[in-house]
Amino acid sequence: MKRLAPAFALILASLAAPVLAQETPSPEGAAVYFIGLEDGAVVSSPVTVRFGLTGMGVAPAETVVENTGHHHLLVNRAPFGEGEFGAEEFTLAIPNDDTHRHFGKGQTEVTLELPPGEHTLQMVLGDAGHVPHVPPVMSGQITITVE
Ligand SMILES: [Cu+2]
Repeated sequence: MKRLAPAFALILASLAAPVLAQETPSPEGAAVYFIGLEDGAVVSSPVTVRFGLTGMGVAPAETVVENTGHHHLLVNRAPFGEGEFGAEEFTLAIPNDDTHRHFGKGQTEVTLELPPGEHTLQMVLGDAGHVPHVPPVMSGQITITVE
C-alpha cells in the first residue's frame, strides 16, 4: 500500500485543482509586426497590409498545432485590452466584425479600402478558437494617414 500512496496523492491533487479554461501558450520571443508599414505612415488607398510573425507559425483557424495561430487585424478601435471589455478580452474569442478582421485561412496580408484620414491598426494573433495566446502575441497600435 505504501508504494501506491504518492500516486493516490497526485490523483487527489488533480481532483482538487480548479477547472481552468484551456489556454494556448505562446513561446518566449514570439512576435507579430507590420511588414513595411510604420506608425505615422502616409499612404494611399487601397492599402496592402502585410503581417509578419516570428517565433511561431501560421495555421488556419480551428487547427490545433502547438506554437501556431492566425492573424487578426484591429481597425480603428482602442488598443487591444483597453477597449470596452478591458483586459478581459485577452481571455475571450476575438469578435468578428469590420473592426476585428480574422484571417482564419492563414492569410498573411490584406488589401484594405480606407477613406482619407487617420486610421489605427493593430495585429493580434489568435489560437485555433480565436482567443489570444498566453502571453498574447500582438503588435503595438499604429496610426496611418490615408491621403
Ligand atoms: Cu480568428
